[in-house]
Amino acid sequence: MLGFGPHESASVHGVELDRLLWVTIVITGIVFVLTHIALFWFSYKYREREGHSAKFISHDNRLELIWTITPAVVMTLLVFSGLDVWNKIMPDIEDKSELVQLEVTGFQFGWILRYPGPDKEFGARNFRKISGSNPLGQDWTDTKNHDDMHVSKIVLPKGKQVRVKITARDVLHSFYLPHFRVKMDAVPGMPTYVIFTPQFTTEEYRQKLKDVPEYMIPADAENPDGPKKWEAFKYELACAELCGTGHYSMRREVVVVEQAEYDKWLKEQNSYYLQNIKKKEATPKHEEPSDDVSVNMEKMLSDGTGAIKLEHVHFKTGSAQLTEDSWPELNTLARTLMAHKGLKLEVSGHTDNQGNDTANKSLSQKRADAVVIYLKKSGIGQTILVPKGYGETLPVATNDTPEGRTLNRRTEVKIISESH
Ligand SMILES: [Cu+2]
Repeated sequence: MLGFGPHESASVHGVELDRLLWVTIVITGIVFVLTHIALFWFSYKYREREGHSAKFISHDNRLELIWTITPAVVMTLLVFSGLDVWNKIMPDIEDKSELVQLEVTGFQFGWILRYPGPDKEFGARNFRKISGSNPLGQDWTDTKNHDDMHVSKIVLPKGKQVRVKITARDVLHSFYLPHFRVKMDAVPGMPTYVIFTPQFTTEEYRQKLKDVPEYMIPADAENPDGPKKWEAFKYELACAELCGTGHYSMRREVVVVEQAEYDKWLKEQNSYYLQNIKKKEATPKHEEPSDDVSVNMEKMLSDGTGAIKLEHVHFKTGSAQLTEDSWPELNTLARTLMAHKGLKLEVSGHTDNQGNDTANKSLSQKRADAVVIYLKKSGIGQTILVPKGYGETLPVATNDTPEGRTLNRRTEVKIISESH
């Protein structure tokens, strides 16, 4: 079945939806063309000319009936077949245990993705509990929360029904999976949902794109000006609501895999509670530094001094291009910054001592700039960020071992001034 738009539907229901759109376009298209031909033909044929005066009909009951009833019947048929499709897409499901469940929460500017964990139930949330280390406001006294997992991309098994619960934390967003023909508003305070079944794995979909012309292949998001490659195709989640200046940065990857691979991936995901909350409580102070940027950030702000290292921010070798694994930490940092007013922070880049001093200094400056640009795009409220490249001048470990050099290549954030 031909897709509506350049891409075939990656979900089961999308095929039906595409068909409906084609039927509507064909019917309304034919009517559009015929009525316009008639419009011009009639005004030409009955024009005033010698021996012929223009005809004037003020009223005709039969005509009125025909052009009221005909469109009404056609519209009713279209609407009812639409309703029929809608009811098929959104069935009432009593037993949710067979479903793949996922919760997405939109915020300015990103998505927080939550899977319910082995108990297959989401824990309770309360917006009053939202904090830097608890972005969803999960109630930790509800044990259903303890196995819930926060993930960085949506992974789904092929052929399984998926139910996505959709909410928003601030303004209206819209959960949009173009390839799956899924779009639903994310409304603060009013959860919505969609149900769909992926029918092709990412790999299968890539094979389909192999034979289509290059202009129909979406650009590589990391390298939009580069060549378009079917091998690099990724399903994506976008926000379809113009929700603010960082709107475009609400892109997330969606991966569809076979069931076995999905099960394996699911096993590798950690409970947010055990990983970020319980562990922290159990760790006495002044032990291992935490790697949760929001926790470290809050601590630095309450101390009013110090610097924190961004543990998960990395760059492609020799370049100032952030690697994809840096995004979650930077998103968390941006969320934390949004919650504070009047901060002035320095974002510093540091390198090891390999290579030339001037080049290191310029690279570290570019890297600090890249982090600041990313954070600004994600929304940082009124925070002022000053990027600074120190090159190799401030090592924190020896440059004589590879481990030491790894520690020296880092990005840090420190307070310059603070006014509450
Ligand atoms: Cu949005």
